[in-house]
Amino acid sequence: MSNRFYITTPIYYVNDKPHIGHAYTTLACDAMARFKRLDGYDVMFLTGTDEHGQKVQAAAEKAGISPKEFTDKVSQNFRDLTAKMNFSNDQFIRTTEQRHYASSQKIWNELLSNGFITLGKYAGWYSVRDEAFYAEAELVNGKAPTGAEVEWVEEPSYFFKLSAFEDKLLAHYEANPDFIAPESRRNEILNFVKGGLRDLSISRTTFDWGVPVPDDEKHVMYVWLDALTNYITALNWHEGDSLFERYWPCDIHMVGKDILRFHTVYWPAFLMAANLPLPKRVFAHGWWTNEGEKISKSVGNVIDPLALIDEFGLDQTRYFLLREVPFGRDGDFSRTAMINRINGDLANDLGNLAQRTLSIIAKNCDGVMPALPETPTQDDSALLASADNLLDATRQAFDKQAFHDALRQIWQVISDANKYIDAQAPWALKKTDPARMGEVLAVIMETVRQVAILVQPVMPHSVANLLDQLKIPENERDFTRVGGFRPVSGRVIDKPMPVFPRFIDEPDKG
Ligand code: ME8
Repeated sequence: MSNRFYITTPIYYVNDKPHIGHAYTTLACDAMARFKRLDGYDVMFLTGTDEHGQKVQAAAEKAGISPKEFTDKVSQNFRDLTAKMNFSNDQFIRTTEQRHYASSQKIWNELLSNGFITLGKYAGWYSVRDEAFYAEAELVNGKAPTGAEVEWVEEPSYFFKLSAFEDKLLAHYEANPDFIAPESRRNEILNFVKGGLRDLSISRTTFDWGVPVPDDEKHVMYVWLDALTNYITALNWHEGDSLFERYWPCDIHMVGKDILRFHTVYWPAFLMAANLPLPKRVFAHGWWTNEGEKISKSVGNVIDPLALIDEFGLDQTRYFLLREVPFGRDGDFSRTAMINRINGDLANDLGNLAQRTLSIIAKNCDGVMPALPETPTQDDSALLASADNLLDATRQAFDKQAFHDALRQIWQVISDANKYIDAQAPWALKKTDPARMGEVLAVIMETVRQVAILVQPVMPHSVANLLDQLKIPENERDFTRVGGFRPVSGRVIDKPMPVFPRFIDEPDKG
C-alpha cells in the first residue's frame, strides 16, 4: 500500500491555449511522479482538461463552432504540450468522456441519497471567468475578489449542504496538519471556513454545456462538482474498479493558489458526503508574473511554454522553472535570470565539470573509467560522503515539494566537486602521479553519477544523455543505485559531447 503514489494536476479549462502557468503545475507533478518512480513507487500521474461550463461554452460561441468541436481542438493543444514538455502522465482525462458523465452522475446520486442535496432557487452573483458564486459581501468595488466581472443570476438550482461540513472540515484540518500546504495557505483556508459556510449552488439551468443532473435534465451540474470528480473518474471509481482501491486516496492534488478553496473545502466536503476517503495533501503553488507584470492576455505578455522550449531548450526550461522560485511562492519570469541559470548552473557548474573530467579520461586513460581509491584521502571521502547524503536530502525536499531546495542541495555538491577538481588538479597529476590522477577522476565521476541519477526527475532527457556518456546502463539508474552504491570501473567511454551548451543571447530577440 505505502509504496503507491497518486498525483494530479488541475484539469485545465479549454477556453484558451496553454501558457506557462499550466506548464508549471504539470511540470511540478511530473518531477514528483518521476522521483517517486525512481524511488520504487507504483505511480499514477493524472492530468487533463476541464471542458464544461459557461466559460468554455462562451469561448466556443466566440470561435463560431460547437462546444464539442471547440473542446476537441483546444484539449489537443494541452495534450500536445504534455508531449513537448516530456511529461510522464499515465492518463490524460477529458471531462467530456462518457465515463466521466457516469462518474459525475454517480457522485450526484450519492450526495442526493445521503440527504445532502435539496432543490431551491439561486439568486446572487456569478463570475463566469472564475466559474464561482459570490456573496454580496465578498464583492470588491462591484467585482469578484479576484478582480473578475460578476453577473446577477436568478435561477432554480440544486444546493449542496456545505454548511453541514464546517466542523468536520475544521476537525480534519486540525488532525491532518499536512493536508493543506504551504502553511500560509492553510491559515487562509482555516479562516475562510471559520467565517462560516453557506450551502453551495451545484446546478445551472441557463445554459446546457455540462453533465445533466440525473432525473432532471433541465439542470446541468455546476462545473466544479463535475471537474473535481475527475480525480476519481480516472480511477474508474463509478465502476468499482481496482484502480480506485489501488490509488485512492490521492497523495497530492497539485493546484495553483487560485483554486485552493475548491480543493480544500468543496472537494473534501463532497467526498465526506459520499463517504469517501479524503486526499492526503493539497499543495497550492504560487503565481508567475512576467518581468514583474501580471500575466494577462490584454497586456499581451502571456508566456508560451513552447516558445521558451524553442529558445532555451526543454530541460533548461524545466530546470529554471523548478530552481528559480521557492516552490509555493510567487515567481517572476525574467530572461536574464533564465540565461544566468543556463550558463551558470547548467553549462558551467554541471556541464563543464562532467565534460572536462570525461575529456581527461578520454585523453589520458585511454577512455577507461578509473577505479576509486582504495585508501581515500580526507578530501575524497568528504566529497563522496556529500554525494551519498544527497538521496536522503532530496527525498526529504521532494516529500515537502521543495524542488528548489532539492536542486540547491544537489548544486552544492556540484560546487564542492568543482572546488575539489581545482584543488586536486588532475591535469597536473598526469605527469607526477598518474595513479592518483585516476583516483581523483574516479571520485568526480562517482559524484557526477549520483548527481545525474538524482537530477533525472527534473531534466530527464539531458541527464539520460549524460548517464549514457558515463556508461551507466538503463537498469542502473534508479535510486537503489545512489546513496552509497559504488559503480564498477573499467567501462570504456566514447568521445565526450557537451550536454548543456552555453546560451548566447542575441539582443534583438529580447
Ligand atoms: O482553474 N502562474 O483551470 P485553469 C502559475 N479548470 N500557475 C498558473 C498561472 C500562473 N500565472 N495561471 C494558471 C481551472 N496557472 C479549473 C481547474 S481542477 C478540478 C479544475 C495554473 O485552466 C495553476 O495551476 O484556469 C492554476 O490553478 C491553474 O493553472 C488554473 O487553470
